[in-house]
Amino acid sequence: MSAKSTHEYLWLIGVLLVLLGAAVLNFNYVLGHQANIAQPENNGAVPANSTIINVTGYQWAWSFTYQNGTTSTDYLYVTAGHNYTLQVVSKDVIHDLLIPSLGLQVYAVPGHPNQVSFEPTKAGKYIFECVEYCGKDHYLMRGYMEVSA
Ligand SMILES: [Cu+2]
Repeated sequence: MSAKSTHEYLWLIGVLLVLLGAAVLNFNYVLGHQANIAQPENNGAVPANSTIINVTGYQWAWSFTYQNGTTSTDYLYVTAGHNYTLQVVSKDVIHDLLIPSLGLQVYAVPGHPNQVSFEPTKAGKYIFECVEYCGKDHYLMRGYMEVSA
Protein backbone atom coordinates (compact mmCIF):
# COMPACT_ATOMS: atom_id res chain seq x y z
CA MET A 1 0.00 0.00 0.00
CA SER A 2 1.47 3.33 -1.02
CA ALA A 3 1.48 6.40 1.20
CA LYS A 4 -1.05 8.02 -1.10
CA SER A 5 -3.65 5.27 -0.86
CA THR A 6 -3.30 5.19 2.96
CA HIS A 7 -4.14 8.88 2.90
CA GLU A 8 -7.20 8.19 0.77
CA TYR A 9 -8.40 5.47 3.15
CA LEU A 10 -8.10 7.87 6.07
CA TRP A 11 -10.26 10.39 4.21
CA LEU A 12 -12.77 7.70 3.36
CA ILE A 13 -13.03 6.61 7.00
CA GLY A 14 -13.30 10.24 8.13
CA VAL A 15 -16.15 10.96 5.71
CA LEU A 16 -17.96 7.76 6.72
CA LEU A 17 -17.66 8.75 10.40
CA VAL A 18 -19.17 12.17 9.66
CA LEU A 19 -22.06 10.58 7.72
CA LEU A 20 -22.61 8.01 10.47
CA GLY A 21 -22.72 10.80 13.04
CA ALA A 22 -25.29 12.68 10.95
CA ALA A 23 -27.38 9.49 10.61
CA VAL A 24 -27.34 8.89 14.37
CA LEU A 25 -28.40 12.50 15.06
CA ASN A 26 -31.16 12.21 12.47
CA PHE A 27 -32.56 8.95 13.85
CA ASN A 28 -32.38 10.42 17.30
CA TYR A 29 -34.43 13.42 16.18
CA VAL A 30 -37.01 11.38 14.29
CA LEU A 31 -37.48 8.81 17.05
CA GLY A 32 -37.60 11.55 19.68
CA HIS A 33 -40.53 13.19 17.88
CA GLN A 34 -42.48 10.02 17.33
CA ALA A 35 -44.12 10.15 20.75
CA ASN A 36 -46.70 12.55 19.37
CA ILE A 37 -47.37 10.72 16.12
CA ALA A 38 -50.60 8.82 16.34
CA GLN A 39 -51.17 6.51 13.40
CA PRO A 40 -52.78 8.57 10.65
CA GLU A 41 -55.32 6.41 8.84
CA ASN A 42 -56.14 7.37 5.31
CA ASN A 43 -58.21 4.55 3.88
CA GLY A 44 -61.57 6.23 3.71
CA ALA A 45 -63.11 4.76 6.85
CA VAL A 46 -63.89 7.08 9.75
CA PRO A 47 -62.99 5.33 13.05
CA ALA A 48 -66.11 4.68 15.13
CA ASN A 49 -65.17 7.06 17.95
CA SER A 50 -63.81 9.81 15.71
CA THR A 51 -64.91 13.43 15.70
CA ILE A 52 -65.18 14.88 12.22
CA ILE A 53 -63.73 18.33 11.55
CA ASN A 54 -64.33 19.90 8.16
CA VAL A 55 -61.28 21.71 6.84
CA THR A 56 -61.35 24.16 3.96
CA GLY A 57 -58.22 25.57 2.40
CA TYR A 58 -58.53 28.75 0.38
CA GLN A 59 -56.33 31.59 -0.79
CA TRP A 60 -54.87 32.15 1.80
CA ALA A 61 -56.08 30.60 5.00
CA TRP A 62 -57.38 27.40 6.61
CA SER A 63 -60.87 27.27 8.02
CA PHE A 64 -62.06 24.58 10.45
CA THR A 65 -65.70 23.73 11.11
CA TYR A 66 -66.48 21.60 14.16
CA GLN A 67 -69.44 19.32 14.79
CA ASN A 68 -71.24 21.90 16.93
CA GLY A 69 -71.16 24.35 14.02
CA THR A 70 -68.45 26.67 15.34
CA THR A 71 -65.57 27.63 13.10
CA SER A 72 -62.02 28.83 13.52
CA THR A 73 -59.51 30.23 11.06
CA ASP A 74 -55.83 29.27 11.12
CA TYR A 75 -56.36 27.66 14.53
CA LEU A 76 -57.28 24.02 14.95
CA TYR A 77 -58.60 23.11 18.41
CA VAL A 78 -58.42 19.49 19.55
CA THR A 79 -58.09 17.53 22.80
CA ALA A 80 -55.37 15.00 23.58
CA GLY A 81 -56.48 11.39 23.64
CA HIS A 82 -59.43 11.89 21.30
CA ASN A 83 -59.65 10.68 17.74
CA TYR A 84 -60.34 13.20 14.97
CA THR A 85 -61.01 12.89 11.29
CA LEU A 86 -60.20 15.84 9.09
CA GLN A 87 -62.27 16.08 5.92
CA VAL A 88 -60.22 18.38 3.79
CA VAL A 89 -61.30 20.28 0.71
CA SER A 90 -60.32 23.43 -1.16
CA LYS A 91 -62.40 26.37 -2.32
CA ASP A 92 -60.08 27.38 -5.14
CA VAL A 93 -56.69 25.91 -6.03
CA ILE A 94 -54.85 22.89 -4.66
CA HIS A 95 -53.41 23.34 -1.16
CA ASP A 96 -51.59 20.86 1.04
CA LEU A 97 -52.01 20.78 4.81
CA LEU A 98 -48.94 19.68 6.74
CA ILE A 99 -49.00 19.15 10.52
CA PRO A 100 -45.41 18.09 11.17
CA SER A 101 -45.89 17.11 14.82
CA LEU A 102 -48.48 14.51 13.77
CA GLY A 103 -46.56 13.32 10.74
CA LEU A 104 -49.69 14.23 8.82
CA GLN A 105 -50.00 15.74 5.39
CA VAL A 106 -53.15 15.88 3.28
CA TYR A 107 -54.01 17.58 0.01
CA ALA A 108 -56.86 20.05 -0.20
CA VAL A 109 -58.34 19.64 -3.67
CA PRO A 110 -61.39 21.50 -5.07
CA GLY A 111 -64.34 19.10 -5.41
CA HIS A 112 -62.44 16.10 -4.02
CA PRO A 113 -62.53 15.77 -0.23
CA ASN A 114 -59.60 13.95 1.34
CA GLN A 115 -59.79 12.43 4.75
CA VAL A 116 -57.28 11.64 7.45
CA SER A 117 -57.71 10.49 11.05
CA PHE A 118 -55.37 11.05 13.93
CA GLU A 119 -55.21 11.11 17.69
CA PRO A 120 -53.10 13.81 19.33
CA THR A 121 -51.35 12.44 22.40
CA LYS A 122 -49.53 15.44 23.86
CA ALA A 123 -51.00 18.79 24.86
CA GLY A 124 -49.31 21.79 23.29
CA LYS A 125 -49.28 24.25 20.45
CA TYR A 126 -48.09 22.90 17.11
CA ILE A 127 -47.54 24.65 13.84
CA PHE A 128 -49.25 23.67 10.61
CA GLU A 129 -48.90 25.12 7.14
CA CYS A 130 -49.72 24.82 3.48
CA VAL A 131 -46.87 23.15 1.64
CA GLU A 132 -48.20 23.46 -1.90
CA TYR A 133 -47.38 26.77 -3.55
CA CYS A 134 -50.82 28.30 -4.11
CA GLY A 135 -50.31 31.92 -5.08
CA LYS A 136 -48.76 35.13 -3.91
CA ASP A 137 -49.75 34.90 -0.24
CA HIS A 138 -49.01 31.18 0.11
CA TYR A 139 -46.62 31.96 2.94
CA LEU A 140 -49.54 33.25 5.04
CA MET A 141 -51.32 29.86 4.97
CA ARG A 142 -50.10 28.73 8.33
CA GLY A 143 -51.46 28.46 11.81
CA TYR A 144 -51.49 26.47 15.01
CA MET A 145 -53.06 23.30 16.26
CA GLU A 146 -53.86 23.74 19.94
CA VAL A 147 -54.04 20.42 21.74
CA SER A 148 -55.63 20.77 25.17
CA ALA A 149 -55.01 18.17 27.86
CU1 LIG B 1 -52.16 26.94 0.04
